[in-house]
Amino acid sequence: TKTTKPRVIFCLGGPGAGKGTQCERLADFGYVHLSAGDLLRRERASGSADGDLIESYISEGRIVPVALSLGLLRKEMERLDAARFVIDGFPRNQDNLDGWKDLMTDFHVDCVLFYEVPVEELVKRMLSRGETSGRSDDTVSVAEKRIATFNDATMPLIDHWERTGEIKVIRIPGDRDVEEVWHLTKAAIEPYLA
Ligand code: UP5
Ligand code: MG
Repeated sequence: TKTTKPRVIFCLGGPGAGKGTQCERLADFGYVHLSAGDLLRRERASGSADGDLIESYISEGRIVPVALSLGLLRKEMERLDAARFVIDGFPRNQDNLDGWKDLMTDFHVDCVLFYEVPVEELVKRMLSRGETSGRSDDTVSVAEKRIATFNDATMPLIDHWERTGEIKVIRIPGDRDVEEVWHLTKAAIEPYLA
């Protein structure tokens, strides 16, 4: 699509699906990587007035109100002023998507990369990362809640886009090794590089 607006790729998938791992590498192709979860964790750590609110959602695997997540994303996008962004872990529910459609008309969304990984593998990855990540949500009980939230709130967006064609969804098997998934990721974004 010809557009002068900055371009965005959304990256979604269950918790631990490998969104961050793959999105980081897209820097090789000029994409600035923004993880909504990382922005929320950074905001919480900064001593912001919203810190306790953010913690109350993350610790339950729930999705924060869109004003907060989109506010942080928007601020970073304006500060970085890039031509291409890959947004990792947003939008996660209908509220997020409605907020995006209302407030982000000055960005063009090219596609959604959707990493598919079986639940057992997601849990395994979250718990093994939990040994070193320091992430308070990498525990058995929160991992289960994050997966439930993903199934209840995020999957319906994927289904909706696939049904309507409103945004192209590219499904990528995320349960292969990192290099193989990267190979598939590069092939998926190739059409948007021109
Ligand atoms: N790993 C990666 N790829 C692998 C592969 N192919 N094979 C084997 N291992 C692989 O990877 C996870 C782990 O798996 C790592 O140890 C990695 O080495 C390994 P990672 O790339 O980190 O996966 P990712 O999908 O990024 O997992 P993450 O845990 O970050 O996903 P979540 O969606 O759970 O986390 P996020 O940070 O996006 O959100 C956290 C919380 O913030 C949410 O639960 C929610 O409460 C809140 N939130 C909002 O409320 N709103 C938002 O908009 C965003 C977040
Ligand atoms: Mg991540």
